[in-house]
Amino acid sequence: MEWWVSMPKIELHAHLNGSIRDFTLLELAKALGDKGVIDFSQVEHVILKNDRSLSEVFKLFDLIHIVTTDHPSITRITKEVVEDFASENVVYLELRTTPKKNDSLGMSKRSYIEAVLEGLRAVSSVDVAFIPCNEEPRNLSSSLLADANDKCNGSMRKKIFVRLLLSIDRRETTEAAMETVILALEMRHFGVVGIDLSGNPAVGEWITYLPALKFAREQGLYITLHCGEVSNSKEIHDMLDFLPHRIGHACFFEEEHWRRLKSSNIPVEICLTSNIKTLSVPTIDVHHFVDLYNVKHPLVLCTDDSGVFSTTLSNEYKIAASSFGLGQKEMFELSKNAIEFIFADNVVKEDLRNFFNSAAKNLE
Ligand code: 6MZ
Repeated sequence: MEWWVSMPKIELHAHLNGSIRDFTLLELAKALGDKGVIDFSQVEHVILKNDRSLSEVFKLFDLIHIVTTDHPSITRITKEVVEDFASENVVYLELRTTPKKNDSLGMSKRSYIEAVLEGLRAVSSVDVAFIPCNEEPRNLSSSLLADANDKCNGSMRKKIFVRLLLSIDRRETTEAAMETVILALEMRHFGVVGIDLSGNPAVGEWITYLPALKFAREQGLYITLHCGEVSNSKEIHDMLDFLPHRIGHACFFEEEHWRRLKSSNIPVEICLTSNIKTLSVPTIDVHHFVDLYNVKHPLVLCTDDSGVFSTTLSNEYKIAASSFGLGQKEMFELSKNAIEFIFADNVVKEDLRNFFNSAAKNLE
């Protein structure tokens, strides 16, 4: 197995509906085509198309949502997405998704998230630890370490920690955003740790989501924002003023934004393939990863939408290593450093540190 696959990794920026296997998406679309809900011949090539601009990506999401948004489909894609990340040695996954309401399917934002939780419970190929430690009678601490020991002894049962972020879509109103935050608070016992602001960056205004984001933070939820995915200097400043716990992308930052970002030390979720495919960054050699890495700014490599952009987290590590001349040891350190930016509690962090330290011995 190549080192970028076998190396333990941490995924902090993965959208559920962007991470669906092509096969599953086609199968679900075909079933809807057979029922006459959609014209399969019209959507097949859209699903399989590889290179898309940012605006085309959001059109694809509207199609994906038609195809996936019933409870059994949400449960299925959640199960498969977790299995896929675990199969490439992701040991901690923060999965984000936008809770959806669909009256005709009897779906509420809460029942949508319950279907996601059902998907986590349905995973059979690995042990999924998603209930926070203080909520569970069985102490999950050191489960990964035990796993590392098991591997040494030859008996192998993989484990993955999963935590959920609920996304606010930029098309939503203040009230809808608040509803998502309240749901996140109610679902904390089930591993919901934070809120993400995402969706088409050409749509909506920062001021709309601010009350819900403020409330979320006051209540102890973690916040990550899609920030600077398009050129919008004022919004980037407003977002940096808010001091989120992490940001994603940071493609259209200007000098003053960089200065403020660096002085605030906000970790950045870097999605190389996504940025290149959507032309948010012209070529990999001018990607801001290089500057942030060189100044030791906190950053983490992520996939964004592994299905939509046909990538994997291992592939993102491989691309970074080959594009920026980094070796296996440096990539391991990069992966390990992400522990400090996860939104799970200290027990999970300590468990991950121990696990990475044991894995490091295999590198020497
Ligand atoms: C902004 C994105 C995104 O929530 O239905 N999403 N938002 N920028 C991106 N970069 C390309 N990729 C995905 O997953 C799909 C939703 O995630 C957001 C969009 O709101 C998209 O509809 P969920 O599981």
